[in-house]
Amino acid sequence: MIRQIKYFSVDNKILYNIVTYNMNNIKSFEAIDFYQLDDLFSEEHKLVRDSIRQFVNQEIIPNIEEWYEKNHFPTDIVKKMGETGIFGPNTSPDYGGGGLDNISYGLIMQELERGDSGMRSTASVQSSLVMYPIEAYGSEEQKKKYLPKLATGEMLGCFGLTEPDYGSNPGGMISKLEDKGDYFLLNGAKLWISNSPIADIAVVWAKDENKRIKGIIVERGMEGFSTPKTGGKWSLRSSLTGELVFDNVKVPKENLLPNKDGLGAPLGCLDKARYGIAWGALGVAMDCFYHAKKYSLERKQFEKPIASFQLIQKKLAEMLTEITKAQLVCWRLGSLMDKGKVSSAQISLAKRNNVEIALKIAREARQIHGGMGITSDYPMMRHMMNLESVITYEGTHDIHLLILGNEITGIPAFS
Ligand code: TGC
Ligand code: FAD
Repeated sequence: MIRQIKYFSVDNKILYNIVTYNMNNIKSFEAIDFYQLDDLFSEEHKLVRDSIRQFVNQEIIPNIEEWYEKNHFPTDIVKKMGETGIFGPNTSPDYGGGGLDNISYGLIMQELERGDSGMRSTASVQSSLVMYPIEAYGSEEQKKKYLPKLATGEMLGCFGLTEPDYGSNPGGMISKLEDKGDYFLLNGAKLWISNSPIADIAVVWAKDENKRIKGIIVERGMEGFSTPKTGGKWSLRSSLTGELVFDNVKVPKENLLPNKDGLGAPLGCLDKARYGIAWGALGVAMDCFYHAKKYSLERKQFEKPIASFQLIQKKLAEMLTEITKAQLVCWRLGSLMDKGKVSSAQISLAKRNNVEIALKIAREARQIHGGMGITSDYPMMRHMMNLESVITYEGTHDIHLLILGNEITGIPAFS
């Protein structure tokens, strides 16, 4: 394999380390673009998308089925993602980020999740749930200390909001942060935390003495802080998930995120991550459609390609329709976000819709593959299992429905 690093530039700005490869033996992928969305993307968007597509074709697709079967997270992928510019694409270049817009961010998530939802999870936690709150709510010292290392993948972060008894209702959390004068004393536990078993830092949400939710950066190695791994997962098997346990952890005062508190602070990060998931789910749907179309044209039954049967064509036509609608939703959402005009409810609609259609498309694509569809020769079963997490995390499918119900009626039906 030939590997070389090239630097591409647009408007004299160095954009990305584009890694070019000998493409022999790399499975091809043909993206659908039925409504010619490429016309709406800038050269920068296409350059970013194509570079990540290449990264995924080279680094993820050839290995992912084995990692998945072995329930393995390849830790070296973190450095590779950092080198490729996958972490902090929206973060300011002053702190080592890419300085790119939200559509570029979305396209990165689309391509990564086409490879695997767990790989996208690693990246969206790092960018939206760790780098974003440090940049948006952190002090200058925190930004300088953590963001450049997070951008290169020298450091990996995680985000601790969910607790054993407070998942959909994070406002009820009981993790406690007490001001002890020289330091904060942190007690409590977080569950279902992506990246936690190997994360160098955790952005943790806990309540102070006044029951106000605050964000604080906890570093691996602090006494009383542990990160046990969660086993037995049938979903996201190549992403690490675990707990965060705080047993009288003394956290330095300067680790508190000073510039925002209250439940709106973590929920603001979730908006960024949910937006990325809407694009990511689209990547899964596109991958499943690609395989379904290819297989149906190659596979013969009754002496004809199965693609010639009306029932198969119905499935493919419906997949294409839903993917095209979801692409338009993502593009418009990204444009609104870039103009600072997006609402949380608009993001909920996109996350909810796109994950649902991706799950349905994965299931239909699996059926088109008949028995072969259940094997690891094809990605559909893995995508389906992954999407069972994606439809649950970052707000369950029904929580997003209730967010939309609240938006329509003005009446919250959460409790
Ligand atoms: P509510 O009273 O509605 O709101 C409390 C405060 O928050 C503000 N707010 C938001 N701010 C920014 N963005 C949003 N999306 C916001 N939604 C609400 C709101 O304005 C209010 O502010 P203030 O200043 O008035 O206090 O809160 P609630 O307790 O009734 O809850 C509403 C609900 C159910 C929608 C919310 O709790 C929710 O979204 N629950 C779902 C929890 C969730 O999504 N957890 C995700 C954990 S992280 C994760 O899953 C990572 S997976 C990563 C991966 O691997 O990819
Ligand atoms: P619950 O809240 O107990 O919900 C159970 C069921 O009840 C759901 O169907 C839900 O829709 C329904 N329900 C709850 N409330 C209502 C209501 N008011 N009305 C109607 N139905 C309701 N969290 C983090 O903080 N950081 C992470 O990095 C992270 N990574 C994750 C990775 C994985 C693989 C998974 C599976 C989860 C992760 N999570 C993470 C946690 C995730 O956000 C929660 O699982 C999710 O918010 C749901 O919480 P819960 O599992 O406690 O379910």
